[in-house]
Amino acid sequence: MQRDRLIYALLGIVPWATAATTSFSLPILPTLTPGPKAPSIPFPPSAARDPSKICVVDPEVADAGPALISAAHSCNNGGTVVLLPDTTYTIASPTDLTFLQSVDILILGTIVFSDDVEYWQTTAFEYAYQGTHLFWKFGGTDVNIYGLGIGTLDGLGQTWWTAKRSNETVYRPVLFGTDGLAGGLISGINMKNSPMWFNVIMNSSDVLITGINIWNEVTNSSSPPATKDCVSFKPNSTDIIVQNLQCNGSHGISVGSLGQYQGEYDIVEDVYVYNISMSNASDGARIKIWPGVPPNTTGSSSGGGAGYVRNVTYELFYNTNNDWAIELTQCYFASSQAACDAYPAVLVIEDILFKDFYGTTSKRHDPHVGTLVCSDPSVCKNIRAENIAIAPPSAAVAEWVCTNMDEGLLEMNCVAA
Ligand SMILES: *[C@@H]1O[C@H](CO)[C@@H](O)[C@H](O)[C@H]1NC(C)=O
Ligand SMILES: *[C@@H]1O[C@H](CO)[C@@H](O)[C@H](O)[C@H]1NC(C)=O
Ligand SMILES: *[C@@H]1O[C@H](CO)[C@@H](O)[C@H](O)[C@H]1NC(C)=O
Ligand SMILES: *[C@@H]1O[C@H](CO)[C@@H](O)[C@H](O)[C@H]1NC(C)=O
Ligand SMILES: *[C@@H]1O[C@H](CO)[C@@H](O)[C@H](O)[C@H]1NC(C)=O
Ligand SMILES: *[C@@H]1O[C@H](CO)[C@@H](O)[C@H](O)[C@H]1NC(C)=O
Ligand SMILES: *[C@@H]1O[C@H](CO)[C@@H](O)[C@H](O)[C@H]1NC(C)=O
Ligand SMILES: *[C@@H]1O[C@H](CO)[C@@H](O)[C@H](O)[C@H]1NC(C)=O
Ligand SMILES: CC(=O)N[C@H]1CO[C@H](CO)[C@@H](O)[C@@H]1O
Repeated sequence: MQRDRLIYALLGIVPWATAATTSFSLPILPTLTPGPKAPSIPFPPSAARDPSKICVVDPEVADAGPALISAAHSCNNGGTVVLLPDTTYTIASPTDLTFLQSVDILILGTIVFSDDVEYWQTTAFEYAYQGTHLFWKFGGTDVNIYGLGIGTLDGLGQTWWTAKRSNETVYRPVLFGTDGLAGGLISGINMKNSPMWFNVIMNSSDVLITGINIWNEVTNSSSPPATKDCVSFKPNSTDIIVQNLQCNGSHGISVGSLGQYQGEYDIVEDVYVYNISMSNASDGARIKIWPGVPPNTTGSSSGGGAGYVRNVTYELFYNTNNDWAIELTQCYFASSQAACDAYPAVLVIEDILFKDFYGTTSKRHDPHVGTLVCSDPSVCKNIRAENIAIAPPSAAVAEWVCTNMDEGLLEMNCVAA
């Protein structure tokens, strides 16, 4: 296929002709850079790609998983994997893409994940860490994923939300996940109907996530979505930039929860979240850390984990109808504030900035619009808020529930719990 025709197809002007896809030139890919702030350590450069090394994922296969893996093997080390526009691919088996090395992936069609709930119970990639399950996982070095605003991931969430209603213990996979991704770009992708969280970033560093659009389509009003986080940073994720993202519904952009497991050491560091439009969510920006546990406790999975969350900035955040615009807690699932004060978190939070927050919360906690809870000042340092213009839907003055905070650093109207 000629490049011009591909570009027209991208624009939706020329309907896509399926089979005749053996040869075409790649569209010009946008140069995407983090902004306005650069990462603390510059991202490692992405190696040049060979424009003639193109691996089209066969649109005819019943299960695109093996076809995608095979295309990625063929195009690894300098090529580009293409999922064609105007094409629906179905991934129907666990797809391990953690071997990637200097490869681009163009998702220009729609990837649907089979909704065989029973099948995925035993086959999805499973992580002991918070029972996370994945249909597919990305890892490796220097991996750029482009959706160019048209590529779409569809988790067929409704089936899963209904299944969850009838069986509380059903595992539901996360729509997109990285595990061990060192250097990469995730861009221009529409993500809809996730069974569970939309994105989970684990064991990853030097990743730019930009231009992602997230929403759910509800077809059964008796089984509303229970999709949790829009983007969630899990252990050992550093130097991550998330920008220009729109999310409708969810639990917000979340660091954690972390510190759940005694004996583990979890790190989230140098995360910059910029220009987010969040609507209809339980939270806009969120950081959740488990408290400590009483001495002589062993093997706790309800707090006491060590590590730190350091240098996380949320800047330019538009809120519409979120229950809390900001929720920071170091007493996640504590039985009471007194219990949390008695056994403060082991995992330290420091150098956090919330800046340029706009919009209106939902009426859920009106006139309260956010909550910030530390367990002890010694493990919760330099938490700042600047230029926060958040209003509750009533005409009341916005109130922030602040507990154990250094209120001098918060440009907010703090009130006691
Ligand atoms: C904090 O992270 C931001 C964004 O990644 C970076 O620009 C800045 O240099 C980091 N600050 C420190 C002190 O490392
Ligand atoms: C809609 O959801 C309800 C409640 O979960 C469930 O009983 C029903 O079977 C669902 N309907 C369809 C068509 O899936
Ligand atoms: C609920 O889901 C779990 C996990 O898949 C499964 O082990 C269990 O048998 C299911 N229970 C029912 C009643 O279907
Ligand atoms: C991170 O990497 C470790 C070591 O390779 C692995 O055991 C773990 O499952 C990965 N993911 C998470 C969430 O810890
Ligand atoms: C995270 O990094 C720390 C420090 O490098 C290490 O001790 C820990 O095992 C890592 N955790 C995971 C889940 O990889
Ligand atoms: C914010 O992101 C939106 C896309 O969600 C984009 O249209 C807009 O230009 C971005 N604004 C800034 C200031 O970067
Ligand atoms: C946002 O989500 C709500 C609830 O799921 C839905 O009713 C609404 O149509 C969505 N809006 C957009 C623009 O996707
Ligand atoms: C929020 O949800 C309502 C319906 O619940 C919907 O009308 C609205 O479009 C959603 N807002 C956005 C920005 O998607
Ligand atoms: C029964 C037991 O192991 N008690 C120990 C609990 O922890 C304190 C302080 O760490 C020790 O002094 C006790 O001996």
